[in-house]
Amino acid sequence: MTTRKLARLAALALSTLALAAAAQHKEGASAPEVNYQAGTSPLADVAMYQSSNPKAPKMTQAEFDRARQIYFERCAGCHGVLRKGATGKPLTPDITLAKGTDYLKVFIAYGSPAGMPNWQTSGEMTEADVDLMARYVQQDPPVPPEFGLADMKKTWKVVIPADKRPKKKMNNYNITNIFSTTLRDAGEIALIDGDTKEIISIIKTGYAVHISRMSASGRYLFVIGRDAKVNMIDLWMEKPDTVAEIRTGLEARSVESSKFKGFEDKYAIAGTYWPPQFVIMDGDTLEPLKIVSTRGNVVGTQEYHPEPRVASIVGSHFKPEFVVNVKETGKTLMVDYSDLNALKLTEIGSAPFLHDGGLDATKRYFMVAANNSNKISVFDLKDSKLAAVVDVGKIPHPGRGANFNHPKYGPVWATGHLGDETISLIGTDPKKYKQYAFKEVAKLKGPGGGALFIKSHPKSNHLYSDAPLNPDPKVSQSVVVYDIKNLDKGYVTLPIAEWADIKDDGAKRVVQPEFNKAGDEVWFSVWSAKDKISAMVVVDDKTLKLKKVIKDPRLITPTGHFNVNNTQHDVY
Ligand code: DHE
Repeated sequence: MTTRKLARLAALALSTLALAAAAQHKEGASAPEVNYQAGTSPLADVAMYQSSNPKAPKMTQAEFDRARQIYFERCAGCHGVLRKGATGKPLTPDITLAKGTDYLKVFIAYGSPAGMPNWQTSGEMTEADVDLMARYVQQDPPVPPEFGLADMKKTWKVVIPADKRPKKKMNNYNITNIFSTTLRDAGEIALIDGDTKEIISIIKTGYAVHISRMSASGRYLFVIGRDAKVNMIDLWMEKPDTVAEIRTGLEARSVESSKFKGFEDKYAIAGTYWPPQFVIMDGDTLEPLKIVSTRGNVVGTQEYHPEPRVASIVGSHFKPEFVVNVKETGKTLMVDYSDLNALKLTEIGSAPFLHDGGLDATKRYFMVAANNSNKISVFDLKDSKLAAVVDVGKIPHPGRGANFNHPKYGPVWATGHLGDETISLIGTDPKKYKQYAFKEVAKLKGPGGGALFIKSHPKSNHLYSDAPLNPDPKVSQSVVVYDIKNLDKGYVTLPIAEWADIKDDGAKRVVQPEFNKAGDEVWFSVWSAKDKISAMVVVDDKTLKLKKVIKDPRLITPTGHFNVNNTQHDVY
Protein backbone atom coordinates (compact mmCIF):
# COMPACT_ATOMS: atom_id res chain seq x y z
CA MET A 1 0.00 0.00 0.00
CA THR A 2 1.31 3.51 -0.84
CA THR A 3 1.96 6.00 1.96
CA ARG A 4 -0.88 8.26 0.73
CA LYS A 5 -3.35 5.40 0.68
CA LEU A 6 -2.24 4.41 4.17
CA ALA A 7 -2.68 7.97 5.44
CA ARG A 8 -6.19 8.20 3.91
CA LEU A 9 -7.12 4.89 5.43
CA ALA A 10 -5.68 6.11 8.74
CA ALA A 11 -7.83 9.23 8.72
CA LEU A 12 -10.95 7.23 7.85
CA ALA A 13 -10.26 4.56 10.40
CA LEU A 14 -9.50 7.06 13.13
CA SER A 15 -12.66 9.08 12.62
CA THR A 16 -14.83 5.93 12.65
CA LEU A 17 -13.03 4.50 15.62
CA ALA A 18 -13.06 7.81 17.45
CA LEU A 19 -16.84 7.89 17.25
CA ALA A 20 -17.20 4.30 18.39
CA ALA A 21 -14.68 4.82 21.13
CA ALA A 22 -16.18 8.09 22.27
CA ALA A 23 -19.48 6.30 22.66
CA GLN A 24 -17.83 3.74 24.90
CA HIS A 25 -15.70 6.06 27.06
CA LYS A 26 -17.17 9.53 27.47
CA GLU A 27 -13.70 11.04 27.48
CA GLY A 28 -10.46 9.57 26.25
CA ALA A 29 -8.01 7.99 28.64
CA SER A 30 -4.75 9.84 29.16
CA ALA A 31 -1.38 8.21 28.51
CA PRO A 32 -0.64 7.66 32.22
CA GLU A 33 -4.01 5.95 32.75
CA VAL A 34 -3.42 3.63 29.81
CA ASN A 35 0.19 2.87 30.70
CA TYR A 36 -0.76 2.16 34.30
CA GLN A 37 -3.42 -0.37 33.42
CA ALA A 38 -1.47 -1.91 30.53
CA GLY A 39 1.32 -3.27 32.72
CA THR A 40 3.17 -6.36 31.62
CA SER A 41 1.59 -9.69 32.57
CA PRO A 42 3.51 -12.77 33.71
CA LEU A 43 1.33 -14.72 31.26
CA ALA A 44 3.74 -13.48 28.53
CA ASP A 45 6.01 -16.39 29.45
CA VAL A 46 3.31 -19.06 29.67
CA ALA A 47 3.23 -21.43 26.67
CA MET A 48 -0.22 -21.61 25.04
CA TYR A 49 -1.76 -23.62 22.26
CA GLN A 50 -1.73 -21.84 18.86
CA SER A 51 -5.42 -21.47 18.14
CA SER A 52 -5.55 -20.44 14.49
CA ASN A 53 -8.77 -19.27 12.96
CA PRO A 54 -9.11 -20.63 9.39
CA LYS A 55 -10.57 -17.31 8.27
CA ALA A 56 -7.70 -15.31 9.77
CA PRO A 57 -4.44 -14.38 8.03
CA LYS A 58 -1.78 -17.07 8.29
CA MET A 59 0.79 -17.06 11.08
CA THR A 60 3.68 -19.41 11.73
CA GLN A 61 4.04 -20.88 15.22
CA ALA A 62 7.04 -18.59 15.82
CA GLU A 63 5.05 -15.51 14.74
CA PHE A 64 2.11 -16.56 16.89
CA ASP A 65 4.31 -17.07 19.96
CA ARG A 66 6.03 -13.70 19.50
CA ALA A 67 2.68 -11.92 19.03
CA ARG A 68 1.22 -13.69 22.06
CA GLN A 69 4.17 -12.51 24.11
CA ILE A 70 3.73 -8.91 22.93
CA TYR A 71 0.00 -9.16 23.62
CA PHE A 72 0.53 -10.22 27.23
CA GLU A 73 3.31 -7.67 27.75
CA ARG A 74 1.46 -4.72 26.27
CA CYS A 75 -2.22 -5.34 25.62
CA ALA A 76 -3.79 -7.85 28.05
CA GLY A 77 -3.97 -5.38 30.96
CA CYS A 78 -6.62 -3.37 29.07
CA HIS A 79 -8.15 -5.83 26.59
CA GLY A 80 -8.23 -8.87 28.88
CA VAL A 81 -6.52 -12.25 28.78
CA LEU A 82 -9.22 -13.68 26.49
CA ARG A 83 -9.55 -10.40 24.56
CA LYS A 84 -13.17 -10.03 25.71
CA GLY A 85 -12.48 -6.43 26.72
CA ALA A 86 -11.82 -4.94 30.16
CA THR A 87 -10.97 -1.25 30.40
CA GLY A 88 -10.09 -1.54 26.65
CA LYS A 89 -12.38 -2.73 23.84
CA PRO A 90 -13.05 -6.40 23.05
CA LEU A 91 -10.78 -7.86 20.36
CA THR A 92 -12.43 -11.16 19.53
CA PRO A 93 -12.34 -12.53 15.95
CA ASP A 94 -16.04 -11.81 15.36
CA ILE A 95 -15.06 -8.13 15.63
CA THR A 96 -11.50 -8.11 14.31
CA LEU A 97 -12.02 -10.33 11.22
CA ALA A 98 -14.66 -7.93 9.96
CA LYS A 99 -12.17 -5.04 10.26
CA GLY A 100 -9.34 -6.78 8.40
CA THR A 101 -5.58 -6.52 8.65
CA ASP A 102 -5.04 -3.09 7.04
CA TYR A 103 -7.64 -1.39 9.22
CA LEU A 104 -6.27 -2.99 12.38
CA LYS A 105 -2.71 -2.02 11.44
CA VAL A 106 -3.72 1.63 11.23
CA PHE A 107 -5.49 1.45 14.57
CA ILE A 108 -2.51 -0.19 16.30
CA ALA A 109 0.03 2.12 14.63
CA TYR A 110 -1.78 5.41 15.25
CA GLY A 111 -3.87 4.71 18.37
CA SER A 112 -7.26 6.26 19.14
CA PRO A 113 -8.60 9.22 21.08
CA ALA A 114 -10.25 6.78 23.51
CA GLY A 115 -6.88 5.79 24.89
CA MET A 116 -5.43 3.15 22.55
CA PRO A 117 -1.72 4.04 22.48
CA ASN A 118 -0.08 4.88 19.13
CA TRP A 119 2.23 1.92 19.29
CA GLN A 120 4.11 2.49 16.03
CA THR A 121 4.28 6.28 15.80
CA SER A 122 5.46 6.41 19.43
CA GLY A 123 8.33 4.11 18.46
CA GLU A 124 7.27 1.35 20.85
CA MET A 125 6.45 -1.16 18.10
CA THR A 126 8.06 -1.60 14.68
CA GLU A 127 6.01 -1.77 11.48
CA ALA A 128 6.66 -5.53 11.47
CA ASP A 129 5.34 -5.85 15.06
CA VAL A 130 2.21 -3.93 14.12
CA ASP A 131 1.61 -6.24 11.15
CA LEU A 132 2.12 -9.23 13.45
CA MET A 133 -0.33 -7.90 16.04
CA ALA A 134 -2.96 -7.04 13.41
CA ARG A 135 -2.87 -10.67 12.22
CA TYR A 136 -2.71 -12.05 15.77
CA VAL A 137 -5.87 -10.38 17.02
CA GLN A 138 -7.83 -12.05 14.20
CA GLN A 139 -6.90 -15.54 15.49
CA ASP A 140 -8.90 -17.21 18.23
CA PRO A 141 -7.53 -16.00 21.57
CA PRO A 142 -5.29 -18.66 23.12
CA VAL A 143 -6.47 -19.67 26.56
CA PRO A 144 -3.88 -19.85 29.34
CA PRO A 145 -4.02 -23.04 31.40
CA GLU A 146 -6.14 -23.32 34.54
CA PHE A 147 -4.34 -23.59 37.87
CA GLY A 148 -6.03 -25.95 40.30
CA LEU A 149 -5.29 -27.61 43.62
CA ALA A 150 -2.78 -30.08 42.15
CA ASP A 151 -0.84 -27.26 40.43
CA MET A 152 -0.82 -25.24 43.63
CA LYS A 153 0.36 -28.21 45.68
CA LYS A 154 3.27 -28.78 43.26
CA THR A 155 4.54 -25.27 44.07
CA TRP A 156 3.71 -25.34 47.78
CA LYS A 157 6.72 -25.46 50.10
CA VAL A 158 6.78 -25.35 53.89
CA VAL A 159 10.34 -24.15 54.39
CA ILE A 160 10.11 -24.28 58.19
CA PRO A 161 7.27 -26.33 59.68
CA ALA A 162 5.16 -24.57 62.31
CA ASP A 163 6.55 -26.71 65.19
CA LYS A 164 10.15 -25.85 64.22
CA ARG A 165 9.53 -22.12 64.29
CA PRO A 166 10.45 -19.92 67.27
CA LYS A 167 8.11 -20.04 70.26
CA LYS A 168 8.78 -16.35 70.97
CA LYS A 169 10.28 -13.39 69.17
CA MET A 170 13.97 -14.19 68.70
CA ASN A 171 15.22 -10.81 67.53
CA ASN A 172 15.58 -7.36 69.05
CA TYR A 173 13.73 -5.52 66.34
CA ASN A 174 10.68 -3.49 67.19
CA ILE A 175 8.78 -5.55 64.64
CA THR A 176 5.63 -3.46 64.92
CA ASN A 177 7.49 -0.60 63.25
CA ILE A 178 9.13 -2.57 60.41
CA PHE A 179 8.36 -1.48 56.84
CA SER A 180 7.97 -4.15 54.16
CA THR A 181 9.06 -2.38 50.99
CA THR A 182 8.24 -3.71 47.54
CA LEU A 183 11.33 -3.89 45.31
CA ARG A 184 9.22 -4.31 42.23
CA ASP A 185 11.60 -5.16 39.41
CA ALA A 186 13.98 -7.13 41.60
CA GLY A 187 11.19 -9.50 42.73
CA GLU A 188 12.16 -8.85 46.35
CA ILE A 189 11.08 -7.02 49.45
CA ALA A 190 13.27 -5.05 51.82
CA LEU A 191 12.44 -5.22 55.51
CA ILE A 192 13.45 -1.85 56.90
CA ASP A 193 13.68 -1.11 60.62
CA GLY A 194 11.37 1.85 61.15
CA ASP A 195 13.28 2.95 64.27
CA THR A 196 16.88 2.85 62.95
CA LYS A 197 16.01 3.18 59.22
CA GLU A 198 18.45 0.32 58.53
CA ILE A 199 17.70 -2.48 56.09
CA ILE A 200 17.16 -5.66 58.14
CA SER A 201 17.10 -8.00 55.18
CA ILE A 202 16.22 -8.42 51.52
CA ILE A 203 13.95 -11.39 50.81
CA LYS A 204 13.35 -13.03 47.41
CA THR A 205 9.66 -13.03 46.48
CA GLY A 206 7.53 -13.40 43.35
CA TYR A 207 7.90 -11.65 39.99
CA ALA A 208 7.15 -7.90 39.98
CA VAL A 209 6.09 -8.25 43.62
CA HIS A 210 2.96 -6.25 44.40
CA ILE A 211 1.64 -5.90 47.97
CA SER A 212 2.34 -6.94 51.57
CA ARG A 213 -0.27 -7.69 54.22
CA MET A 214 0.01 -8.69 57.90
CA SER A 215 -1.52 -11.52 59.87
CA ALA A 216 -3.88 -10.51 62.68
CA SER A 217 -1.25 -11.28 65.37
CA GLY A 218 1.39 -9.16 63.67
CA ARG A 219 3.78 -12.12 63.41
CA TYR A 220 3.42 -13.22 59.77
CA LEU A 221 3.91 -11.04 56.74
CA PHE A 222 2.32 -12.15 53.46
CA VAL A 223 3.75 -10.89 50.18
CA ILE A 224 2.32 -11.58 46.71
CA GLY A 225 4.02 -11.26 43.32
CA ARG A 226 2.30 -10.62 39.99
CA ASP A 227 3.11 -14.28 39.21
CA ALA A 228 0.77 -15.21 42.12
CA LYS A 229 3.61 -16.45 44.31
CA VAL A 230 2.86 -15.91 48.00
CA ASN A 231 5.68 -15.70 50.54
CA MET A 232 4.84 -16.09 54.21
CA ILE A 233 7.54 -14.42 56.30
CA ASP A 234 8.00 -15.02 60.04
CA LEU A 235 8.96 -11.79 61.81
CA TRP A 236 9.78 -13.67 65.03
CA MET A 237 12.85 -15.37 63.52
CA GLU A 238 16.28 -14.10 64.48
CA LYS A 239 16.51 -12.91 60.90
CA PRO A 240 12.96 -12.77 59.51
CA ASP A 241 12.58 -14.98 56.45
CA THR A 242 10.18 -17.07 54.36
CA VAL A 243 8.68 -20.03 56.23
CA ALA A 244 6.19 -21.11 53.53
CA GLU A 245 5.50 -20.30 49.90
CA ILE A 246 3.10 -21.25 47.13
CA ARG A 247 1.92 -20.17 43.67
CA THR A 248 -1.82 -19.66 43.71
CA GLY A 249 -2.27 -19.09 39.96
CA LEU A 250 -0.51 -17.55 37.01
CA GLU A 251 -1.18 -13.88 37.70
CA ALA A 252 -2.32 -12.09 40.86
CA ARG A 253 -2.41 -8.87 42.86
CA SER A 254 -3.99 -9.52 46.28
CA VAL A 255 -3.36 -11.39 49.51
CA GLU A 256 -4.91 -11.05 52.99
CA SER A 257 -5.34 -12.96 56.22
CA SER A 258 -8.25 -13.72 58.56
CA LYS A 259 -8.71 -11.00 61.20
CA PHE A 260 -11.96 -11.87 62.99
CA LYS A 261 -11.77 -12.72 66.70
CA GLY A 262 -11.16 -16.44 67.17
CA PHE A 263 -9.77 -16.82 63.64
CA GLU A 264 -6.61 -14.70 64.02
CA ASP A 265 -3.82 -16.12 61.81
CA LYS A 266 -6.03 -19.13 60.94
CA TYR A 267 -6.39 -18.52 57.21
CA ALA A 268 -4.73 -16.62 54.39
CA ILE A 269 -6.41 -15.85 51.07
CA ALA A 270 -5.03 -14.92 47.66
CA GLY A 271 -7.04 -13.64 44.72
CA THR A 272 -5.83 -14.19 41.17
CA TYR A 273 -6.23 -12.34 37.87
CA TRP A 274 -5.65 -15.66 36.07
CA PRO A 275 -7.32 -18.03 36.56
CA PRO A 276 -10.15 -15.82 37.83
CA GLN A 277 -10.48 -17.32 41.32
CA PHE A 278 -9.45 -17.06 44.93
CA VAL A 279 -7.96 -19.64 47.25
CA ILE A 280 -8.21 -19.90 51.02
CA MET A 281 -5.08 -21.33 52.60
CA ASP A 282 -4.01 -22.57 56.00
CA GLY A 283 -2.65 -19.58 57.94
CA ASP A 284 0.31 -21.54 59.38
CA THR A 285 1.51 -23.36 56.29
CA LEU A 286 -0.19 -21.86 53.20
CA GLU A 287 -1.63 -25.27 52.36
CA PRO A 288 -4.33 -24.55 49.76
CA LEU A 289 -7.71 -25.59 51.18
CA LYS A 290 -10.53 -24.13 49.13
CA ILE A 291 -10.59 -22.68 45.62
CA VAL A 292 -13.55 -20.65 44.37
CA SER A 293 -13.96 -19.45 40.79
CA THR A 294 -15.14 -15.89 40.19
CA ARG A 295 -16.37 -16.41 36.62
CA GLY A 296 -19.90 -15.13 36.33
CA ASN A 297 -22.24 -12.39 35.22
CA VAL A 298 -21.66 -8.66 35.13
CA VAL A 299 -23.78 -6.53 37.43
CA GLY A 300 -26.42 -4.61 35.47
CA THR A 301 -26.12 -6.18 31.99
CA GLN A 302 -26.03 -9.70 33.54
CA GLU A 303 -23.76 -10.75 30.67
CA TYR A 304 -21.42 -13.65 31.30
CA HIS A 305 -17.78 -12.68 31.81
CA PRO A 306 -15.21 -15.46 31.42
CA GLU A 307 -12.33 -13.77 33.24
CA PRO A 308 -13.40 -11.38 36.00
CA ARG A 309 -10.19 -10.70 37.91
CA VAL A 310 -9.94 -10.69 41.69
CA ALA A 311 -8.83 -7.22 42.80
CA SER A 312 -8.64 -6.08 46.44
CA ILE A 313 -9.39 -8.38 49.39
CA VAL A 314 -9.89 -7.30 52.99
CA GLY A 315 -10.40 -9.35 56.15
CA SER A 316 -13.50 -8.27 58.09
CA HIS A 317 -13.17 -7.41 61.79
CA PHE A 318 -16.93 -7.87 62.30
CA LYS A 319 -17.52 -11.39 61.01
CA PRO A 320 -15.49 -14.42 59.96
CA GLU A 321 -15.50 -13.07 56.40
CA PHE A 322 -13.15 -12.09 53.62
CA VAL A 323 -14.41 -9.30 51.41
CA VAL A 324 -13.37 -10.22 47.86
CA ASN A 325 -13.80 -7.67 45.07
CA VAL A 326 -14.31 -9.08 41.59
CA LYS A 327 -13.25 -6.47 39.10
CA GLU A 328 -15.05 -6.84 35.78
CA THR A 329 -18.35 -8.20 37.13
CA GLY A 330 -18.57 -5.45 39.78
CA LYS A 331 -19.41 -7.95 42.50
CA THR A 332 -18.19 -7.99 46.08
CA LEU A 333 -18.22 -11.41 47.73
CA MET A 334 -18.51 -11.67 51.50
CA VAL A 335 -16.86 -15.06 51.98
CA ASP A 336 -17.80 -16.62 55.33
CA TYR A 337 -14.84 -18.87 56.21
CA SER A 338 -16.26 -20.28 59.47
CA ASP A 339 -16.96 -23.60 57.70
CA LEU A 340 -14.90 -24.15 54.57
CA ASN A 341 -16.93 -27.22 53.58
CA ALA A 342 -20.16 -25.28 53.71
CA LEU A 343 -18.72 -22.03 52.43
CA LYS A 344 -21.29 -19.24 52.49
CA LEU A 345 -20.95 -16.47 49.95
CA THR A 346 -22.99 -13.29 50.04
CA GLU A 347 -22.69 -11.74 46.60
CA ILE A 348 -23.36 -8.00 46.40
CA GLY A 349 -23.33 -6.17 43.08
CA SER A 350 -22.47 -2.48 42.85
CA ALA A 351 -20.52 -1.26 39.80
CA PRO A 352 -17.98 -2.80 37.40
CA PHE A 353 -14.21 -2.33 37.61
CA LEU A 354 -13.81 -2.76 41.38
CA HIS A 355 -10.16 -2.21 42.14
CA ASP A 356 -8.58 -0.98 45.39
CA GLY A 357 -10.05 0.20 48.68
CA GLY A 358 -9.91 0.30 52.46
CA LEU A 359 -11.89 0.45 55.69
CA ASP A 360 -13.32 3.51 57.40
CA ALA A 361 -11.95 4.46 60.84
CA THR A 362 -14.44 2.19 62.68
CA LYS A 363 -13.54 -0.69 60.30
CA ARG A 364 -17.25 -1.35 59.81
CA TYR A 365 -17.45 0.07 56.27
CA PHE A 366 -15.35 -0.99 53.31
CA MET A 367 -14.92 1.64 50.60
CA VAL A 368 -13.78 0.34 47.21
CA ALA A 369 -13.10 2.18 43.96
CA ALA A 370 -15.07 1.01 40.94
CA ASN A 371 -12.35 2.80 39.03
CA ASN A 372 -13.53 3.03 35.43
CA SER A 373 -17.10 3.59 36.65
CA ASN A 374 -15.92 6.70 38.59
CA LYS A 375 -17.63 5.49 41.76
CA ILE A 376 -16.87 4.36 45.30
CA SER A 377 -18.95 1.42 46.51
CA VAL A 378 -19.49 1.28 50.27
CA PHE A 379 -20.16 -2.01 52.06
CA ASP A 380 -21.42 -2.48 55.59
CA LEU A 381 -19.35 -5.37 56.94
CA LYS A 382 -21.51 -5.75 60.07
CA ASP A 383 -24.75 -6.32 58.18
CA SER A 384 -23.11 -7.68 54.98
CA LYS A 385 -24.90 -5.26 52.69
CA LEU A 386 -24.29 -2.46 50.24
CA ALA A 387 -24.48 0.88 52.10
CA ALA A 388 -24.12 3.23 49.11
CA VAL A 389 -22.58 3.83 45.72
CA VAL A 390 -21.02 7.30 45.62
CA ASP A 391 -20.17 9.24 42.45
CA VAL A 392 -16.67 10.70 42.64
CA GLY A 393 -14.11 12.08 40.14
CA LYS A 394 -12.46 10.39 37.17
CA ILE A 395 -10.85 7.02 37.96
CA PRO A 396 -10.66 7.02 41.76
CA HIS A 397 -7.50 5.36 43.07
CA PRO A 398 -7.39 5.36 46.89
CA GLY A 399 -4.94 2.54 47.68
CA ARG A 400 -6.58 1.91 51.03
CA GLY A 401 -7.66 5.57 51.26
CA ALA A 402 -7.26 7.96 54.20
CA ASN A 403 -9.46 8.50 57.27
CA PHE A 404 -9.61 11.71 59.28
CA ASN A 405 -12.01 13.94 61.21
CA HIS A 406 -13.26 16.80 59.10
CA PRO A 407 -14.02 19.97 61.10
CA LYS A 408 -17.52 20.15 59.59
CA TYR A 409 -18.43 16.73 58.18
CA GLY A 410 -17.06 14.55 60.99
CA PRO A 411 -15.25 11.31 60.10
CA VAL A 412 -14.48 11.14 56.38
CA TRP A 413 -12.63 8.75 54.08
CA ALA A 414 -10.71 10.20 51.15
CA THR A 415 -9.62 9.10 47.70
CA GLY A 416 -7.49 10.77 45.04
CA HIS A 417 -7.96 10.20 41.30
CA LEU A 418 -5.88 8.96 38.44
CA GLY A 419 -7.92 10.90 35.90
CA ASP A 420 -8.40 14.34 37.50
CA GLU A 421 -6.87 16.68 40.07
CA THR A 422 -9.49 16.26 42.79
CA ILE A 423 -9.57 14.47 46.12
CA SER A 424 -13.05 13.31 47.13
CA LEU A 425 -14.07 13.26 50.80
CA ILE A 426 -16.90 10.89 51.75
CA GLY A 427 -18.68 11.05 55.12
CA THR A 428 -18.52 7.75 57.05
CA ASP A 429 -20.50 8.29 60.26
CA PRO A 430 -24.18 7.43 59.75
CA LYS A 431 -24.93 7.94 63.48
CA LYS A 432 -23.63 11.40 64.41
CA TYR A 433 -23.32 12.86 60.91
CA LYS A 434 -26.20 11.11 59.19
CA GLN A 435 -26.78 13.84 56.62
CA TYR A 436 -23.20 13.45 55.31
CA ALA A 437 -22.87 9.69 55.56
CA PHE A 438 -21.77 8.00 52.34
CA LYS A 439 -22.05 11.17 50.31
CA GLU A 440 -19.24 13.06 48.63
CA VAL A 441 -19.18 15.98 51.05
CA ALA A 442 -16.25 17.92 49.62
CA LYS A 443 -13.70 17.94 46.83
CA LEU A 444 -10.15 19.19 47.48
CA LYS A 445 -8.12 20.45 44.58
CA GLY A 446 -4.73 18.83 43.99
CA PRO A 447 -1.95 19.64 41.55
CA GLY A 448 -3.19 17.43 38.67
CA GLY A 449 -4.20 13.86 37.80
CA GLY A 450 -2.04 10.77 38.11
CA ALA A 451 -2.60 10.34 41.86
CA LEU A 452 -2.33 6.80 43.21
CA PHE A 453 -2.15 6.87 46.99
CA ILE A 454 -3.41 9.04 49.81
CA LYS A 455 -2.75 8.71 53.54
CA SER A 456 -3.39 10.09 57.00
CA HIS A 457 -3.02 8.74 60.56
CA PRO A 458 -5.14 9.18 63.72
CA LYS A 459 -2.22 11.05 65.37
CA SER A 460 -1.61 13.36 62.41
CA ASN A 461 -3.23 16.64 61.34
CA HIS A 462 -2.13 16.11 57.76
CA LEU A 463 -3.42 14.46 54.62
CA TYR A 464 -0.80 13.43 52.04
CA SER A 465 -1.41 12.70 48.35
CA ASP A 466 1.08 11.54 45.70
CA ALA A 467 0.76 11.81 41.89
CA PRO A 468 3.44 9.47 40.47
CA LEU A 469 1.65 9.14 37.13
CA ASN A 470 1.29 12.85 36.47
CA PRO A 471 3.10 13.69 33.21
CA ASP A 472 4.77 16.76 34.76
CA PRO A 473 7.93 15.65 36.63
CA LYS A 474 7.53 18.55 39.07
CA VAL A 475 4.24 16.98 40.16
CA SER A 476 5.21 13.30 39.93
CA GLN A 477 8.40 13.93 41.94
CA SER A 478 6.69 15.61 44.88
CA VAL A 479 3.71 15.14 47.22
CA VAL A 480 1.11 17.57 48.43
CA VAL A 481 0.03 17.97 52.06
CA TYR A 482 -3.21 19.42 53.40
CA ASP A 483 -3.73 20.73 56.91
CA ILE A 484 -6.85 18.84 58.01
CA LYS A 485 -7.96 21.73 60.24
CA ASN A 486 -7.55 24.29 57.43
CA LEU A 487 -8.46 22.45 54.28
CA ASP A 488 -9.60 25.67 52.60
CA LYS A 489 -6.02 26.90 52.62
CA GLY A 490 -5.11 24.37 49.92
CA TYR A 491 -1.97 22.30 49.91
CA VAL A 492 1.74 22.73 50.38
CA THR A 493 4.15 20.84 48.13
CA LEU A 494 7.05 18.77 49.45
CA PRO A 495 9.80 18.20 46.83
CA ILE A 496 10.53 14.65 47.98
CA ALA A 497 12.66 13.59 44.97
CA GLU A 498 14.75 16.76 45.24
CA TRP A 499 15.30 16.02 48.93
CA ALA A 500 16.48 12.53 47.98
CA ASP A 501 19.34 14.27 46.12
CA ILE A 502 19.73 11.61 43.46
CA LYS A 503 22.28 12.62 40.87
CA ASP A 504 21.05 10.60 37.87
CA ASP A 505 18.24 11.16 35.36
CA GLY A 506 15.82 8.49 36.67
CA ALA A 507 12.06 9.10 36.71
CA LYS A 508 12.15 9.57 40.53
CA ARG A 509 8.40 9.15 40.83
CA VAL A 510 7.32 9.68 44.41
CA VAL A 511 4.93 6.97 45.44
CA GLN A 512 2.82 5.97 48.44
CA PRO A 513 2.83 7.96 51.66
CA GLU A 514 2.98 5.51 54.60
CA PHE A 515 3.13 6.47 58.28
CA ASN A 516 5.32 4.85 60.91
CA LYS A 517 3.64 3.22 63.89
CA ALA A 518 3.77 6.35 66.09
CA GLY A 519 2.17 8.45 63.35
CA ASP A 520 4.89 11.09 63.53
CA GLU A 521 6.81 10.19 60.34
CA VAL A 522 5.72 9.64 56.76
CA TRP A 523 7.75 7.48 54.39
CA PHE A 524 7.84 7.77 50.59
CA SER A 525 9.47 5.76 47.82
CA VAL A 526 11.39 7.61 45.13
CA TRP A 527 10.86 5.15 42.29
CA SER A 528 13.16 5.03 39.27
CA ALA A 529 13.89 2.32 36.69
CA LYS A 530 15.89 -0.69 37.84
CA ASP A 531 19.16 0.59 36.34
CA LYS A 532 18.77 3.99 38.04
CA ILE A 533 19.12 5.10 41.66
CA SER A 534 16.02 5.00 43.85
CA ALA A 535 15.59 5.90 47.53
CA MET A 536 13.22 6.11 50.49
CA VAL A 537 12.54 9.49 52.04
CA VAL A 538 11.28 9.99 55.61
CA VAL A 539 9.49 13.22 56.51
CA ASP A 540 8.72 14.59 59.99
CA ASP A 541 4.92 14.87 60.07
CA LYS A 542 4.83 17.77 62.54
CA THR A 543 7.34 20.06 60.83
CA LEU A 544 6.98 18.71 57.27
CA LYS A 545 10.79 18.76 57.10
CA LEU A 546 13.10 16.08 55.73
CA LYS A 547 14.13 13.61 58.44
CA LYS A 548 16.11 10.95 56.60
CA VAL A 549 17.01 9.69 53.13
CA ILE A 550 17.61 5.94 52.89
CA LYS A 551 19.86 5.12 49.94
CA ASP A 552 21.23 1.67 49.28
CA PRO A 553 22.14 -0.13 46.03
CA ARG A 554 19.79 -2.91 47.12
CA LEU A 555 16.77 -0.56 47.01
CA ILE A 556 15.87 -1.39 43.40
CA THR A 557 12.56 0.08 42.20
CA PRO A 558 10.92 0.60 45.61
CA THR A 559 7.18 1.27 45.22
CA GLY A 560 4.69 0.24 47.94
CA HIS A 561 5.85 0.03 51.56
CA PHE A 562 3.79 -1.29 54.39
CA ASN A 563 4.25 -0.49 58.07
CA VAL A 564 3.63 -3.65 60.12
CA ASN A 565 1.45 -2.04 62.81
CA ASN A 566 -0.63 0.07 60.42
CA THR A 567 -1.18 -2.81 58.01
CA GLN A 568 -1.98 -5.25 60.82
CA HIS A 569 -4.57 -2.92 62.37
CA ASP A 570 -5.81 -1.22 59.16
CA VAL A 571 -4.67 2.22 60.30
CA TYR A 572 -4.72 4.71 57.42
FE1 DHE B 1 -1.33 -2.00 42.13
C1 DHE B 1 -2.72 -2.36 45.29
C2 DHE B 1 -3.79 -3.96 40.84
C3 DHE B 1 -0.22 -1.27 38.97
C4 DHE B 1 1.35 -0.35 43.45
N1 DHE B 1 -2.96 -2.96 42.91
C5 DHE B 1 -3.36 -2.96 44.24
C6 DHE B 1 -4.58 -3.72 44.35
C7 DHE B 1 -4.88 -4.18 43.10
C8 DHE B 1 -3.86 -3.71 42.19
C9 DHE B 1 -6.05 -5.05 42.69
C10 DHE B 1 -5.37 -3.97 45.64
C11 DHE B 1 -4.83 -5.14 46.39
C12 DHE B 1 -5.53 -5.36 47.74
O1 DHE B 1 -5.78 -4.38 48.45
O2 DHE B 1 -5.81 -6.52 48.08
N2 DHE B 1 -1.92 -2.49 40.23
C13 DHE B 1 -2.95 -3.31 39.93
C14 DHE B 1 -3.08 -3.44 38.49
O3 DHE B 1 -3.87 -4.21 37.86
C15 DHE B 1 -2.21 -2.42 37.87
C16 DHE B 1 -3.09 -1.27 37.44
C17 DHE B 1 -1.47 -2.84 36.60
C18 DHE B 1 -0.52 -4.00 36.73
O4 DHE B 1 0.02 -4.39 35.70
O5 DHE B 1 -0.31 -4.51 37.81
C19 DHE B 1 -1.35 -2.04 39.09
N3 DHE B 1 0.28 -0.98 41.35
C20 DHE B 1 0.55 -0.81 40.04
C21 DHE B 1 1.78 -0.08 39.84
O6 DHE B 1 2.31 0.20 38.72
C22 DHE B 1 2.25 0.36 41.19
C23 DHE B 1 2.12 1.86 41.30
C24 DHE B 1 3.72 0.04 41.47
C25 DHE B 1 4.01 -1.43 41.64
O7 DHE B 1 4.59 -1.79 42.66
O8 DHE B 1 3.70 -2.20 40.76
C26 DHE B 1 1.26 -0.37 42.08
N4 DHE B 1 -0.78 -1.45 44.02
C27 DHE B 1 0.37 -0.81 44.34
C28 DHE B 1 0.43 -0.65 45.79
C29 DHE B 1 -0.74 -1.21 46.32
C30 DHE B 1 -1.49 -1.71 45.18
C31 DHE B 1 1.57 0.03 46.55
C32 DHE B 1 -1.16 -1.31 47.79
C33 DHE B 1 -1.72 -0.03 48.26
C34 DHE B 1 -2.12 -0.06 49.71
O9 DHE B 1 -1.96 0.96 50.38
O10 DHE B 1 -2.59 -1.09 50.19
